[in-house]
Parts: sequence; C-alpha cells; structure tokens
Amino acid sequence: MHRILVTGATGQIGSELVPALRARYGAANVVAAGHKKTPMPELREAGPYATLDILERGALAALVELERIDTIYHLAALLSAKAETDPQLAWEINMGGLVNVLEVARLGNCAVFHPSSIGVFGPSTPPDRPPQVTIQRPNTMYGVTKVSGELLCDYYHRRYGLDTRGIRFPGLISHKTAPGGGTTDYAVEIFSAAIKYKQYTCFLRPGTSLDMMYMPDAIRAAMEIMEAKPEKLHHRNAYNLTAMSFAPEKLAAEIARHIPDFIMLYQPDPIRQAIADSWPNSLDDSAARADWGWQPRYTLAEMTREMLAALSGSGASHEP
Ligand code: AKB
Repeated sequence: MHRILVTGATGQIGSELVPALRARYGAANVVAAGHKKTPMPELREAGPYATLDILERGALAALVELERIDTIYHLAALLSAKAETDPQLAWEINMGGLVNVLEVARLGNCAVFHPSSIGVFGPSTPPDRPPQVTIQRPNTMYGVTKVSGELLCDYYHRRYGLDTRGIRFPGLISHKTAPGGGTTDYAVEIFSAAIKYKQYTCFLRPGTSLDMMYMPDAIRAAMEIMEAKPEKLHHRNAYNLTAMSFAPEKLAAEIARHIPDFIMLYQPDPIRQAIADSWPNSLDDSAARADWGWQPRYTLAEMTREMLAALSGSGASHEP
C-alpha cells in the first residue's frame, strides 16, 4: 500500500501534485506537509496536512513513523534566482533538507522522489540538446545544490539500496500556484499580465531559449517515474526532461494569437539573465523516453490556450 508524504506541498508543484496523488492513491494516504500553518483549503481539507520545517529532522522522522510513510516526494527547496540572492540559505535548505529526507528515508526504508532541474547545467555544457550524461559544472548556488542532490541520491541508492528517483525539470508553467524565485517565472507571470494589462515587461532578453513544460505533464512525469519498473531506470537521479523550448518573444507571439493587442517589453534583470544564459537552450530527453516511456502531451500552443482559458475564468481544466 502507498503511504505518501509530500514536502513543500504548498508550492507550485506540490499544490498540484498532492491532489493528483490523492486521486490516484486515496486522499487519506497522501500527507501534505509545508511550513505554512494555514495552507490553501484544498490541501488541508481534502486529506491530511502537517506543518513541517524540513530542517527539523526529528519532526520529519516522527511524521514518517506516525503516518507509516513509504514514499517521500521531497519538493521543499529554494529556486534559482532566490538562491542566488541568499546562497547560504539555499545551501542550508536545499542540501540540509535533502540530507534530512534521505536519512529519515534510509531509517524508515522509504522511496524518495527528488526534483532536479535544468539548473544542474552550466556554461561549459553543450547549449543545444545536451544528452543525459554530459558536463555538469553549474555556476549558480541552485545548480550546485541540485548537482550535489543528484549525486547524494545516487550515493544513497548505491550504498544503502534506497529507491531514489529524480527528474531534471525545465521551467514549469501553471496557473494554480505562482512559482516564486525562479529564472523561468516570466513564462508564468506573462499570462495574468497579458489578460489584465495586455502588456508584460519581461526580465529576460529576447532570444533566451529555455526548456519549459506545462504542469500537468510535470505531475504525470513525477508519478510515472515513481511507478516505473526499477530495472528500467539506468540513470535514476536524474533524467533530462522537456516538453517545449522557446524564447520570450515566441511565447509572446503565441499569446498574441489570442490577445492581438498584447505587447511585450523587455527589461532584463542581470541576475536572472546571467542564470538563464548559463543554461542550455533545449535538452535531449531521449533517455527518459527510452527507459520509462516519457512522452509530453502539451505543446506551446495547447499550453497557451489552456493557461489563458483557465486564468480568464473560461473554465479550461486539465487531467492530472
Ligand atoms: C527556476 O527557474 O529556478 C526553476 C528551475 C528551472 O529549476 N523553474
């Protein structure tokens, strides 16, 4: 039986992963945990919710034991731009939190999902379609924590036989919960600005191509990799994954197909532009496709249509 804990449950991924896991495994079997005392009602009312500071290992261990958890989706982390403004805090939360999760999982024999990111790559990575195994020398603290996290998860698998699995997520686009602190956040903010003001000032330069994915694909990927047969996973921590790659002006043009008077302005933010410039333009995710059948469903056009419909209240909804 699955008894699942999701850390960082109130964040951009968690707020959509928890309902999807509850729909699949039963609401009572999925414990959402976050640092907020009063999270959004859907999380609190539709199943168990626990307030948790990921840096308190004792509290985490007690929760895992009390709830008889066998699988942890560990989402609590600082994103790239936020991590660059406070690198020490990013190391503490991203690495300290992961070490706590892995140790509690080792003692409680839990499987662990750990999201990695395109942030594991750096300026020396081939910029176009780097393969699964390639140069990983990031120059951001976020990237350093994500590469270290991948290695640590591999180590716990090899040394202790822990069932660790991970995905290198691209920028995630969603309308339920705003991301906050990421370099790819423009691709989320742009939608509400387009609807409200018919104008958006982008903090990345035109021509900055990055991998992106619509949240329903990301949620499905996280669940699919955890359900994959272990012998199929040749990489485990973590798989390259993508659904689309675009530069800001391409997204603006797609939005303008629905809102013809939409205007995009550009005011690059030096920190986020430098981070984006250090990441590849697009990834090669053929290893995920070959090993566990990864297949994205949403294109740029479909994602844009759904995002605009959902945010303008015209009722689009997606299957998890
Ligand atoms: C960020 O921009 O920091 C994240 C990511 C790509 O990991 N969305």
